Amino acid sequence: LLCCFSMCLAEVYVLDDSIGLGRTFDGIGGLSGGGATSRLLVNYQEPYRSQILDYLFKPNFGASLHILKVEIGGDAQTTDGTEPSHMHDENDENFFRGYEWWLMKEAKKRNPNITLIGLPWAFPGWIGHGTNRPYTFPDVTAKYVVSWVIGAKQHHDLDIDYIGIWNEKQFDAKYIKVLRGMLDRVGLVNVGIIAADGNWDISKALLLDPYLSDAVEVIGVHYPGTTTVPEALLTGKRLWSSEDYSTFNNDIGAGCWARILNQNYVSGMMTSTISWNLIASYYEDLSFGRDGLMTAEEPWSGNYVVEAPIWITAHTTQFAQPGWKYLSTVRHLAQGGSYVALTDGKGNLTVIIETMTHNHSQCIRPPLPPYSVSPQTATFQLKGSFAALTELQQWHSKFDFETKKDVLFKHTDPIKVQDGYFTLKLGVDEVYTITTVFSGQKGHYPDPPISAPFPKKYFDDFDVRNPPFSEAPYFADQTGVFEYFTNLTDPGPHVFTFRQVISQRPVTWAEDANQTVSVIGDHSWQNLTVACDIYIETVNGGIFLAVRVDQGGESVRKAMGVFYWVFGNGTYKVTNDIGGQKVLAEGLSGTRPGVWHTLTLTVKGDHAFGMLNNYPLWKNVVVHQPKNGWAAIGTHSFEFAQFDNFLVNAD
Ligand code: 147
Repeated sequence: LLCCFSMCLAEVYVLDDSIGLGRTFDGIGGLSGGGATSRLLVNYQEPYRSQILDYLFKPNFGASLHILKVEIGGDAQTTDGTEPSHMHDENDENFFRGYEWWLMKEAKKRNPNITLIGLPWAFPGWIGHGTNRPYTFPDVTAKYVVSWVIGAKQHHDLDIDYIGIWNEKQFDAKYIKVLRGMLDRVGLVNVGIIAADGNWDISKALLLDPYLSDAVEVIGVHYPGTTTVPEALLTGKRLWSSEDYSTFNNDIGAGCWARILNQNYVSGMMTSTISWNLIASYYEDLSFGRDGLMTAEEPWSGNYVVEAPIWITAHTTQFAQPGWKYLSTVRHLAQGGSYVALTDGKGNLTVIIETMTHNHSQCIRPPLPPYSVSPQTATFQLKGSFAALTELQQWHSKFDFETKKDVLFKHTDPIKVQDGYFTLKLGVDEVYTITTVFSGQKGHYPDPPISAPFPKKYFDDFDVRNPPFSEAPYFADQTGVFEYFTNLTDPGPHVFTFRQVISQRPVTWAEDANQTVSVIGDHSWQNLTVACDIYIETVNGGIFLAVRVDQGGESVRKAMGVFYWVFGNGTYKVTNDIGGQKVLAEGLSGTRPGVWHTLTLTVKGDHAFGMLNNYPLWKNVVVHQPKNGWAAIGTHSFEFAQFDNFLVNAD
């Protein structure tokens, strides 16, 4: 950088493939799950659901993602809900639960080259053999995970590319080797193992144990803050930020995403970055509301929002593909910001520049050390295969935090290259893609329907003979798993029901409640009546119907609300908490297992009353807190139970 009398001449950045290339780019991805982050997406009507999927996966349209990583459901709470396992019990196998299979197929439909990754957060209880860890019998756990990979192919024709270990928990070297061995024996030699979806510590283990190193294909770390460690580089392994972002998807979130997409490579040599999460499709009042690349949290209205991070993603994904290589000359810019440059080795060149300022690009974690960015002029010199280029395509985004008028992924005038040089005037909080690739497009659909709250009157009789998904619409399981059920021996009205099916505490990732619970509706609901037919299946069982349930996700154990319980032993209880400790009323109900009963719960202002089989059972129970929350159904413990004719009537 040449400076004379406080005037600086433009820094020259060299784009040259003749001096050796950098690492191979492995792609940009999104993470569905960890947990239940796509829960509401499946309930969108067409054409909106397909439009959303196009914005995520369709090449040359929107985010055009290269990677889809999904949770391997473990029947337990994993941030915004539970996702069902393909093996609730040791002898159970079912590859049609939940929505991750469907999502992977929709992604493949749009981009047959998309990379698929599976990672468990939690495991069904039987995997633990009495512990809360999956490593007691490594071969049992390996069999469980490998059967998920096999089932993906057998039932959905999905080829899984990578498998992880145990999200953000301890890895176990023995288990990793056993898993590798089992994959190889069944012919899944092309399925790579990513380890260990936590911090960089796995690197040291790989350096010390060559057999472990052989078993691991990719080092995956979470929220690396764009930097790596010497041990990781020493392993010679590919390094990925296998979970990152997790930031509210406004302009600052988009700034975070733009900065880490570049700098995870520039500073950390990471060749893939995966966003938690893919799409914010869960009730916003659950944990980490709207921490997705876009928002689709209103299936009842059809409203969705293509947020800025989608277009930031497009700046990279539409112009560089997995298998391209980074140039060795990528770096930070002289006045702040960074650029990466990639080539397909066939003459194509893509340069992505970001100038995100500190306060407009902070991610949720880790803390961002201070730095400054100022407007600057950057001159790029094209050498090697790029020396003869005369014109380049240009795409531009700018976040204007003063005027709030953003430019998002705009195709602007091509850049003329003069004698192998081009110069850009860079402002702050900008992203540029400068490329030889012509196929970029800013995809567009007509605006979706306007936003609307969850309907105040809602009813579900669960009478679906061949449901497209195992879950009934809008129910968001927070502990346990609720599935459509066909009761073949029922004499009539309750053949098609909704059933809680987890009968043992899972190997948990978060702190699941001791009760199962599925929430539904509008978190701002205050005064309402809910009713539901219920069927206790176990002798000491119990079921609740609740309103004003104030929290779920990782704090589900602390959920408060108005919980109306009935038990198989002929009693009832009204409590203020899901744990059943804060008793507001209790008495005899005559309820017993194996019989259908109807519960009705009404809360208005500070008062609640309840009916059983349409006769008043208790009344004038005073509730001061909470003031609002979701409706919910659930069970006293991990036990089978059925529900039918769920009804809401809110003021
Ligand atoms: C990650 C999880 O893997 C995701 O399922 C989701 O919960 C995400 C939300 O930000 O966070 O878990 C982390 C939890 C804590 C930290 C990092 C990741 N932490 O404290 O650094």
